[in-house]
Amino acid sequence: MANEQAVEVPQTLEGWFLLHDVYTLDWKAWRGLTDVDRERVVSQAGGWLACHAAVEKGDSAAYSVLTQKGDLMFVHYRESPDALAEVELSLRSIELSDYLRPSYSYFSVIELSMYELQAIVAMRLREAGVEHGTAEHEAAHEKEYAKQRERMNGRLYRDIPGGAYICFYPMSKRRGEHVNWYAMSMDERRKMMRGHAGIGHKYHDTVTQIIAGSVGLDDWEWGVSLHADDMIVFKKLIYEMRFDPASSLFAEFGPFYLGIRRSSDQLAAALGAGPRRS
Ligand code: 76R
Repeated sequence: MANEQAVEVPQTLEGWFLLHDVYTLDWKAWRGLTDVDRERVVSQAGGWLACHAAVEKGDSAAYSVLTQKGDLMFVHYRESPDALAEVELSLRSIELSDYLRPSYSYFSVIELSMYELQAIVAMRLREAGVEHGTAEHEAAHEKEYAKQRERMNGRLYRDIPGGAYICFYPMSKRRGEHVNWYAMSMDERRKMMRGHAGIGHKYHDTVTQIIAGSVGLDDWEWGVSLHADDMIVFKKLIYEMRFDPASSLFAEFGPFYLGIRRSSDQLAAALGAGPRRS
C-alpha cells in the first residue's frame, strides 16, 4: 500500500446536547375529546413547556411543523445526555403524549470546529518557539484551547435562538469514491470552510445557524438548525450554498423540517384547538 499521509483532524469544541423531537397528532382521538378536556391537556402541555424552557442550563421550545412530516417539534438544549433523556421522558408523563405519535428525532451536540483557530494557535506556538511533541507544547496548547473555549462559551452554551421559524436538517459530508471530504487535506478543507463561512456571513443579520455534531451519536454527521423571521431567507441561503464547493461537491442532506415557533401559551394554535370560528 502506498505510504499514505495521516490527514489532520479539525479540533472541535462541544457545548449543550440537542434533541429535535417530532410528533404527529392522532387527530381522530384528539377531535374525540370535549373542548374542556382539550383545554386541560393543552394547558398542562403549556405548563410543561414553560417549566422546561426555564431550566437554568439549557432551553426548550415548540414548533408547529409544516407538511405531513409532523405536527409538533420540540427542541431541547441540555447540559448532558442524561438531562436530555430526562426531558424526553418527562413528555411521556403529560396527557398530551397520549395523542402524540413519534415521527422523527435527532440527537446531536453543539459543535464549533476550529479550522481557523487551530491554525492561529499552531502559529502562535511556533512563533513562541515552543517545540512540537514536548510537554511544554502540550501545556501551552491546552492553555490556548482553554482560552478559546472560554471565549466561545456564549456560542456553546446558549438558549435556542429566537426567530419565528426554524429550518432543521441533518447532513453529512460525502465520502464517495471520487470525492471524499475526509481524505482532503486540512488546508483544502480550511479553504472550503472559509468560502462557506463567507457566504454564510452575508446572512449574519437575518439567520442564526446552530451547528451540532452527531458523528457517532446519530445517523448523519451534523444537525443544522437555522432560525429566522423570514422563511424565504432559508431558501435563499441554502440555495446560494449549494453552489459553494463545501456543499456542491461534498454535502449530503437528510429530511428538512420547517417549523413555526409556538410559545407555551400558543400551543393551542399548534394543536388546532384554538378558538373556534363561528
Ligand atoms: O461558526 C461560524 O460562524 C464560523 C464559520 C462557520 C463554520 C465553522 C459557519 C458559518 N459554518 C460552519 C460550519 Mn455553516 N452552515 C451549514 C449549512 O445547506 C448547506 O449547504 C449546508 C448547511 C448552512 C445553511 C450553514 C450556514 N456549517 C458548518 C458545518 C461543520 C463543518 C465542519 O466542521 O467540517 C456544517 C455542516 C455547516 C453547514 N454557516 C455559517 C452558515 C451560516 C449562515 C454561517 C454564517 C454565520 C454567521 O456569520 O452568523
